[in-house]
Order: sequence, then structure tokens, then C-alpha cells
Amino acid sequence: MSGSRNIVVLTGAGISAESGVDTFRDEGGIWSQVRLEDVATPEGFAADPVRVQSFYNARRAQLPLVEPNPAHFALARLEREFEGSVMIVTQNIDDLHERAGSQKVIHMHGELKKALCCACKKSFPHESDLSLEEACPKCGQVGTLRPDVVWFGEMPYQMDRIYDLLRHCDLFLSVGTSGNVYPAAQFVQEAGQHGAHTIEINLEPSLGVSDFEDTRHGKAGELLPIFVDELLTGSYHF
Ligand code: BV8
Repeated sequence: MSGSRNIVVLTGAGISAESGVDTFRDEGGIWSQVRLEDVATPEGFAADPVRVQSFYNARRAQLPLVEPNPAHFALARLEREFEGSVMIVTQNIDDLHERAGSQKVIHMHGELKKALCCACKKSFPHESDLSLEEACPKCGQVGTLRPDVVWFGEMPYQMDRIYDLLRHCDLFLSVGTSGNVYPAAQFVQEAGQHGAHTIEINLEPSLGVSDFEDTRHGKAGELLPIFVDELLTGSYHF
């Protein structure tokens, strides 16, 4: 395996499913419990900020109760042991990749453990419940804090950097995402058009399955450790 090769890994809610974190669109998933429009849009936040704060407070409070699973640990091993570069671009807002040991992680949809001030636009770590009575530690204004997550209709983070990574990677691996949400759902085409080998590892075929050159369907916690072994031993050719 030559050292100059680059791997980009896109992850979605499915990689955290075996850790006990709800996905969005599976049976009983988050969007079957609450309307996306009400809790994951700027309009929903403006209409009922208390409802949105409590939706994210409940998900943030769950983080200490869940653990990374073998899929997260497999990607952290890949980053440590692969001769080239490994970058995770995650749609997830949990901290499980970092807790499994991954150091190169881009949270394109933000992070539950960060807050953003609507007034001064500063983001900062925030692990407890967010409330409207809280003052921004940066500008001092009260009632301007929101979860630092990217809602529908908002620009995902670090898009220029992500597209640059996609255009220069040799392997694009997508794990645990249904391919519903853009622009993440288009990344496989961007990578493939620039010469990357593309593979999907997902419980079931995603909406974008036909864009991938290779697919493996099953649980990420079972399939990813095997796949990482194949990458590290060179038995998976790309
Ligand atoms: C934007 C917030 C402009 C935090 C989220 C066409 C082009 C461009 C945009 C659009 C378009 N059409 C519509 C849009 C707008 C919209 C969009 O995509 N809407 C969808 C609903 C149609 N997109 C946006 O608004 C985005 N912004 O477009 O800005 C722009 C355009 C171009 C370039 C730059 C900017 C902003 C989107 C971000 C929204 N915020 N989250 C939060 O609350 O979490 S999205 C939300 O969905 C989560 O982040 C989640 O991660 C994400 C994607 O869901 P998945 O991760 O895929 O989860 P899902 O449940 O769907 O699937 C789980 C999968 O795992 C399943 O396939 C299942 O089979 C599998 N699985 C389950 N268990 C396992 C497993 N796999 C393996 N092992 C297991 N054990």
C-alpha cells in the first residue's frame, strides 16, 4: 500500500446505531417521533425555541450514556495504522468518533457539545442543557444561544475543505447513511468523478447505492472491522 493514498470516510447516523443512538429514518427513528420542520430548521427554532432547545438537550444528555461501537473503533484504527491519510466527514453531531480515538473528523452538520451565539456568531463548547436564560460567554448577550448544529436550509460546515478532500481521495467510503440529505448525498459522485474508488457499507442499500462501485450491506459494527483489516493488509485493492 503506497503511503501517499488518501481515504475519505462519510459517516451517518447508522454508524452510531449499534451504540444505541437513534437514527433518523429507520423504523421508530427520530423523524417518526418529531417533525424535522419543527426541530431542525431555523424557522422551527424561531417559532418555538424552547421545544428545539429541549429536543437537543435530550440528545446531548444521552451522550454520556452511550459508548463508541466496533465501527467507530475500526475507523480510529484505520487512521492510526493506514500509511496514507484518513479523514472522516461525519453528518453526525455525536462525539463517538472522537471518543473512539479518531482525531481527523469534520462535523459538517455541527456538534451537540457546542453552542452558537446568534448575536456574535461565536461557537464554544457546551456540554450541559442549553437555555434561553443563559448569557453568551463571548458577547454577554442573554437569550441568543442555540445548538451549534446545521439545520435544514443552512450551509453545512467546511464545504470547501470537504470538496477539496473528495477531489483528491483515492478511496471514498460511506458508512451508515441513507443518502437522503444533501449535499452529503452527492459526495460519492464528486469523489467518483475525480477518480476515487467508492464503496458503501450500510445496513441496507442507500438511495445512492447505484453511484457506488462496491457495496457491502449489513451492520457497520460487524462489517467495518473486517473491511479495515482488508485495507490494512492490502487485501482490498483500489
Ligand atoms: C443545504 C442537523 C445549501 C443536526 C441535519 C438538493 C440539493 C441541495 C440541497 C437540497 C436538495 N434537496 C433538498 C435540499 C435541502 C436539504 C435536504 O437535503 N433535505 C432533504 C431532507 C431532502 N439540505 C439542507 O438543507 C442542507 N443545507 O443544502 O444548504 C447548500 C447546498 C449545496 C452545497 C452547500 C450548501 C443542510 C442539511 C443538514 C441538515 N441537518 N442534522 C441534527 O439534528 O442531527 S441532517 C440529519 O440527516 C442528520 O445530520 C443526519 O445525519 C442526516 C442524514 O441522515 P443519515 O445520517 O443518513 O441517517 P438516516 O437515519 O437517514 O439513515 C441511517 C442509515 O443507516 C440508514 O440507511 C440505515 O439503513 C443505516 N443503518 C442503520 N443501522 C445501521 C446502519 N448501517 C450500518 N450499520 C447499522 N447498524
